[in-house]
Amino acid sequence: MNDAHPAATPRREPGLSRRELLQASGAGLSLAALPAALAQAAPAAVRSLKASAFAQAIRPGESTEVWGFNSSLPGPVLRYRRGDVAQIAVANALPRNAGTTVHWHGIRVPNAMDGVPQVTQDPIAVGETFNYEFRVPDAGTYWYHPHQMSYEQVARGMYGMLIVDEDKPIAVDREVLWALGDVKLDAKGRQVDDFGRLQDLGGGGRLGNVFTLNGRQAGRDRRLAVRSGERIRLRLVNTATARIFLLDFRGQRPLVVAHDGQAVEPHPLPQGLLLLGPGMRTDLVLDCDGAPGDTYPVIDRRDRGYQIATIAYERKPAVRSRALRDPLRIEANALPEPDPVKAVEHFLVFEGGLLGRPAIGMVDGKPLKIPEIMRSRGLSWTMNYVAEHEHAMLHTPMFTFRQGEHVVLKMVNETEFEHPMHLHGHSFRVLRVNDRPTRFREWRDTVMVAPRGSVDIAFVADNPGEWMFHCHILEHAAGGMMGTVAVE
Ligand SMILES: [Cu+2]
Repeated sequence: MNDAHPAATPRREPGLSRRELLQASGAGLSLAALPAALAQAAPAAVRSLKASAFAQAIRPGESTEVWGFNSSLPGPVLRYRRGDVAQIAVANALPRNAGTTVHWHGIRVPNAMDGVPQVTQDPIAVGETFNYEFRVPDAGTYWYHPHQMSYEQVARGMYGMLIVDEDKPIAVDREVLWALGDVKLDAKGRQVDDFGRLQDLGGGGRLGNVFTLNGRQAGRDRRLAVRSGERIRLRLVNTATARIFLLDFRGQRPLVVAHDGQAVEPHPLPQGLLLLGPGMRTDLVLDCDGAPGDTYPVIDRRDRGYQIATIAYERKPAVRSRALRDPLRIEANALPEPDPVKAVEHFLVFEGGLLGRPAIGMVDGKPLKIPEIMRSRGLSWTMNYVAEHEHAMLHTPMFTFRQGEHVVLKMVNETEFEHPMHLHGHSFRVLRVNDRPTRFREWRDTVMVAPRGSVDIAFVADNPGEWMFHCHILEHAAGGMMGTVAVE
């Protein structure tokens, strides 16, 4: 199991119920044959994160400076039970006098704990510590990362996973955590320091040239060793600033059980592919029905079919003779259900970028063509025709909702680029994509809006405060696709 995240060890033994242990032993599985992860002691709860620069071997035999938490890339896995109070002291020991914050992506935190500089807190200066404290109301797969200069700080390696266990997790033999991403290395294996270029802000974002899986180079040699008959819960997060993954588990049939931490009716991958844009998470359940010795590739179809990992069946007998039939439906979190009938409709149109027809945006109340905005302001995008600097919309929210208001937000993408749009402080139902109703009306906190496409979402604006609503291609966010909505 050399590809499990080092901290993927479940704190308890999620899913390995007494009943299943009995089942397993009935099928000839002895405790000694259990994956090592389950035999380990529970790790101590992480209560502090220290942001600093350190060396990391992303490719074998090389070393580069990265930025990260607790000298680990990815940062430590933070793991809680639903309802726990997370207390995390974030200390800043970054170089270059870089201020930072930590945003707990997807967690419905109180506004003051949301980690957005200028909006919810001052940046944490070098040498300072900020104490985050919040209840984790929902189970699921989340992650944390800075919101300050995020197109640079996340790209440098500042991210980690945050897992909240269900009260009664679904029965699986073990969990595997994959933080996917990319990094841009030069010929000597050093991270390229070219953050914030205009062509990245106004184009497809800054793409790395090396895929990463849990902080090291992804590839066919990253083998996930499995046993025939095993049931694995694979928690995936895309930590890249711009890269969109389209994963093909060729020959295997994983089921989707959650998006962005929220349960969804278990179903096969649509067209056999998993779209995972920046910031998005998906939980898959993989019933390992291959034979001992089999190997299956995991391929990213977006990038010339790059193989990011290999699922490798150990040459050992199956762990059980019959596949598990335990239900895979994750218990749902208690999210407020939006009623589209009584909702107030709002529209949000995206324009700009380096391709497509000329667009006009408002800067300081004056209309300007996008190329002029790029030249004078370094901004490339507008939301509802306004171009703003990162976090600058602080006192001019795009929308103001009454607390408890039911909202339908219709996003229309008039650009030639994809935009994974992320709302803070809330999860939303995805009602329609390109005017077609979604099959599962899934909950998400980050949703992909296709070029020239549209997405309608609905939620109850029940969390008071001023919340970011932005593109999670972090270069786009820095290039103007960063606004707020207020709930008061
Ligand atoms: Cu975008």
